[in-house]
Amino acid sequence: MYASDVTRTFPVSGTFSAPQRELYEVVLEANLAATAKAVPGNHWNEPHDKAVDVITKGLKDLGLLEGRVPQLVKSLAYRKFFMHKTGHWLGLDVHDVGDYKVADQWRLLEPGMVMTIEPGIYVAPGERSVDKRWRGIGIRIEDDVQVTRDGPDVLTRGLPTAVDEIQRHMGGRA
Ligand SMILES: [Mn+2]
Repeated sequence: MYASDVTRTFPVSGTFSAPQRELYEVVLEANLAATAKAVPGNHWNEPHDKAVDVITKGLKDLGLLEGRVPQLVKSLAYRKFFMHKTGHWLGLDVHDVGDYKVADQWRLLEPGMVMTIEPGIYVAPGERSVDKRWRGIGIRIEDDVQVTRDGPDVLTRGLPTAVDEIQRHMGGRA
């Protein structure tokens, strides 16, 4: 009777176009790097901070953002493409009750806590600041993760995230 919350992003054609694939790989890297931060003793926002770093660097490397990564993070430039947080508590409710801060400090993660990890990149169809090929592409990869003493336990690992797995699942080119 517990809730779950999962997102996978598939190319409608069954095969990722080059720009879709390039953005997808950035989101996947952010998902994996953020998940690795879901360990006891880290604070609530560490997975999000990591996802922001990976996504900002990826957007810069692909030319959607220009400038130095630390400055782009500080100025929140990434928010044009990644405008939500990386996760939320998960339990009896999809967005479960529970504090994210205690006494104005990010809460420390403890074994047994369950959260989502859901970085994304969304390029609006009318986003004129980027090359045409990026416009209209939206990607989110959301997993449900339990914090354990042995590290992050990805409860949704049975659902494919790798590009080749998704293409195979869609009947496209693997
Ligand atoms: Mn969610």
